[in-house]
Amino acid sequence: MTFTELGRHASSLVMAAAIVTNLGIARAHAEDFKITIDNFTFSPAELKVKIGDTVTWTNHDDIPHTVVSAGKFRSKAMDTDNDFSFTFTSAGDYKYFCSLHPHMTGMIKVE
Ligand SMILES: [Cu+2]
Repeated sequence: MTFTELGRHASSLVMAAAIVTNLGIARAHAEDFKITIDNFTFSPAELKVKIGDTVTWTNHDDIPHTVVSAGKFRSKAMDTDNDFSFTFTSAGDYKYFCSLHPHMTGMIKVE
């Protein structure tokens, strides 16, 4: 093996190591976000997250609510202090609402 070949080999090893490290970092950075439902309002009403992040909605009202994003996710009716979680695996704008009170709306922006 010449010195040049050795150099190429070493740099491809470094690149492979960098790729593996980046994957590790991406996973470690998946975050959990919380949205509360209080007085018929999602708070925050709009939230930005990244692919792989999880959002948990918790109902603090004393009547049931749901979280529905057409074709994406749909919770059961959540009683007081019940929650619902969804992990976002693709980018986009996810408008959602409460199917029991359709004027309750929110938005998750996944980038
Ligand atoms: Cu509701």
